[in-house]
Amino acid sequence: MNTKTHYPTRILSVFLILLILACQENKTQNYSFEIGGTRDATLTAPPHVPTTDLNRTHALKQTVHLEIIEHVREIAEGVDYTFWTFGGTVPGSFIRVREGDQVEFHLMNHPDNKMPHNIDLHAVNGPGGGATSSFTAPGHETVFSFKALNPGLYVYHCAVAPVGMHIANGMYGLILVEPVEGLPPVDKEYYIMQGDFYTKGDHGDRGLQPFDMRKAMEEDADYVVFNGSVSALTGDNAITAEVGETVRLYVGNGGPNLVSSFHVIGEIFDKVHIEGGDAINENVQTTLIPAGGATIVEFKVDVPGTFILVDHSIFRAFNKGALAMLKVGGTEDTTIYSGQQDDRIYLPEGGTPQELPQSEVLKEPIVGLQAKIEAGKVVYTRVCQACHQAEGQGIPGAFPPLANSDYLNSDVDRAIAVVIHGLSGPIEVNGERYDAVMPKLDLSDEEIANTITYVLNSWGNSGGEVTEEQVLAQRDKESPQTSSIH
Ligand code: HEC
Ligand SMILES: [Cu+2]
Repeated sequence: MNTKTHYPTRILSVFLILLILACQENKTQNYSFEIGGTRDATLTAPPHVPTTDLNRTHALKQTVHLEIIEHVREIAEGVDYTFWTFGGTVPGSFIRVREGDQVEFHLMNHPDNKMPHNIDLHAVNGPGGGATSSFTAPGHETVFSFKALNPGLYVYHCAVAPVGMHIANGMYGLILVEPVEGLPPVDKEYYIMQGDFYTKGDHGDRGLQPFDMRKAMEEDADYVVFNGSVSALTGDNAITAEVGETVRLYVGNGGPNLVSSFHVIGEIFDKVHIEGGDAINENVQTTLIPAGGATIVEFKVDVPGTFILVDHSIFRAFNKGALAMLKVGGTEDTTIYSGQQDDRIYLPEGGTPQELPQSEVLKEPIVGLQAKIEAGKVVYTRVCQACHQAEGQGIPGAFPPLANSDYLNSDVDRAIAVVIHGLSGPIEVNGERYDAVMPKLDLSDEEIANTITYVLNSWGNSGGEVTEEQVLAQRDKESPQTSSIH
């Protein structure tokens, strides 16, 4: 070895390393956390992710406009569901900001919507993650601002009561607060989010399927899906990459109930940003994503083929829909993998869950006026309060008051019918005209009897007790929206 010839090379490489280190230092050092400009944030629909802008040298004020839309879409072939969405999609639009950015958040609730909504962003340092500042009735727009202090990948979701129902209907998405030095460049980035759904019918029952509160409380999901439907990311909708490319997946779990064992069949995650935070684990097969949590996984694809993304709680994948596809094109490398691949063996099996004989569960009846009032208050808080408000005061122009309501007190049977069947069309309450929609709520006779008993004994109403028989009698009658128009 002739050290003389190597000496300059060595100096040069040391110099180069120092230069690289200096540049990296500079990237953060020269970055100003003073707000140096304003722009509208670019939002994307899943599975797409807004591009990064690592060249900027200062924090920005970014304005986010997110519109809530309630609409019917397919959850599986031939099965419709009324989704409540942030931006029209499940999951909601992807938001990408940078550590240090100021975010001015505009939440718009479309006038055709029936429900009030808000937003809790896990990226926010503040009460309710923004929820306490963003309660938005249909036809309204609310605004609040926050500073993106902590880098990471965060879930956002609606937090209006009943919170579980709003989340179960699809009200969640992801916000990335990119670290100031940026994430390393990759070839492909995608946005995927798991969610569990609860329908009146069984998995696969056709037609428009209403939300089932009881199954949701029992965590007995009919559908577990990526990106809002069984086939959102399969077949022609699969995400794609080419051999040799690096792929980064931003994966969230909206829940409301289930924890995801996220796995890509035939791939190993080179890196996992555990729970969307700073810690990076390497060479991971399956990573846990809590409900209301997220993770960033990165891997290089080495061979072509169809790679199946699943929740490795595997009945969910093959029987409930938690299955997506990554199609990789390019030339084979038989030293890494040789053998036949066949998409068909991975197709969802579908199928109806087997019925097991159920024994009747007898529950304690609620007796006595005070017990009914207390039970009714629980239902009121869970179901009615979101619209009619905590003290029954309502919201002018949108939700009529139940406090001291002449409409309620003058005809209790009519009020029972309103809760059973829902109500639309013009009514007058305490001299004010309302022309909105109260949805059908799918409560049991007992729940309705208790809730109206609670309302009658609160906020200056006339008192009294409603029985289950009284509710049952209204079930068979036609809805008050047709009978009350004179
Ligand atoms: C999604 C919002 C929403 C929820 C939840 C809701 N309501 Fe209503 N409710 C309305 C609207 C809107 C109207 C008026 C409908 C119209 O204009 O025709 C109304 C009307 C009423 C009325 C008649 C008018 C009055 O003020 O007396 C009663 C009684 C009533 N609701 C009771 C309830 C009870 C009890 C619950 C819970 C079990 C409930 N509502 C849940 C939106 C809601
Ligand atoms: Cu909501």
